Amino acid sequence: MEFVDKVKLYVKAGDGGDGAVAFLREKYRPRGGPAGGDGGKGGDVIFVATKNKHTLYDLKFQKHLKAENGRPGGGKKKKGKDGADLIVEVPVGTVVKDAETGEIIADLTEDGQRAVIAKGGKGGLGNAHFATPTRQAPRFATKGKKGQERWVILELKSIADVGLVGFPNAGKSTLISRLSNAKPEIAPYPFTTRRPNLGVVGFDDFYSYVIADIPGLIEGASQGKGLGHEFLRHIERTKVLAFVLDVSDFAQIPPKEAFEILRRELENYSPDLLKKPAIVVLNKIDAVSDPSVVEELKKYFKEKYGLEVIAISALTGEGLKELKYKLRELIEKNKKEGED
Ligand SMILES: Nc1nc2c(ncn2[C@@H]2O[C@H](COP(=O)(O)OP(=O)(O)OP(=O)(O)O)[C@@H](O)[C@H]2O)c(=O)[nH]1
Ligand SMILES: [Mg+2]
Repeated sequence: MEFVDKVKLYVKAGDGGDGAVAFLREKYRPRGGPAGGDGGKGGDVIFVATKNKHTLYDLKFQKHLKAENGRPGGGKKKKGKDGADLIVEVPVGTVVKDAETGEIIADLTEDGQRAVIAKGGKGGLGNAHFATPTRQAPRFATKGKKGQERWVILELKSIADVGLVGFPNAGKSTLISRLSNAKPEIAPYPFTTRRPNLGVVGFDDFYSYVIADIPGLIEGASQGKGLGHEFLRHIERTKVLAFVLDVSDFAQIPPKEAFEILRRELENYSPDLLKKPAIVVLNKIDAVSDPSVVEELKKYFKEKYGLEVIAISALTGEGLKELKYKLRELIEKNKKEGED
């Protein structure tokens, strides 16, 4: 399944129904009083966050979302029926912006949270409303108000429990394909991944977490280079970061330097990113000719940054089980601390 994290949509709430002009016609009262009913209210367009959805994919195909119009009022003061609301389910973590002004309309961070994105028009008033002692037979009613309409942009931000952060070609896609049900493209050249892939990591006790393979980060990303801001926007709300470093003999950038650049880019974008719980993943250990190199790196990252370090080979599978459980532990620990 393709992971869509940004869509533009047109939303239109229902128009209010018109008020009616009508008079009572009774057998012995040829000139009965005004009896035009009010129009019904137009339906709202409402977004509801659900944890059962992880992408904006299906919304890509429904560019126009319209709620029902209110019905006009009738005779005998009969009120028109209200238009039905249009309820649209979006993943938790969806931010809704006005496409023109960029103003944030809603930030749906909780399961079940609702927001009215376009407000239905009020129904018009029937002529029954306008009768006064001096104007007993008003021949007018008001029109229903138009429903609100606008273009909105939906961005999915909170995409995962774990975000894989690394340079292009570090092996992030290979890793997610081994740990989860995701089937990303993998290739021996940089910038293979253009959009984040999400994968669910499952356990025997039915526990699961969501992991995101994010396009490779490069130096200058915080200034918008490469997939720059696109990339950083995604990790903003992941709970845990896993820095994936290529430690093989063929690595294009030495791992220590790679890590420094990654950290700097995150910090330039938003210093808070470095406060997230993190783990260092030394990947491609199957392609290291001198094992002491891996040992030295482990020690280095542990001592210098106080981070947990795990050496793996996404290719052979070595260390993957340990990593899978370590990430679970980190997510859970963080959840508990967040609650205190
Ligand atoms: N030897 C070895 N090669 C690996 C390992 N993990 C990944 N690779 C190879 O490294 C190359 C890049 O892997 P990807 O998983 O596509 O890398 P990526 O980090 O997703 O790269 P981008 O999508 O470009 O950012 C591929 O040729 C993989 O087969 C590993 O543990 N050992
Ligand atoms: Mg990739």
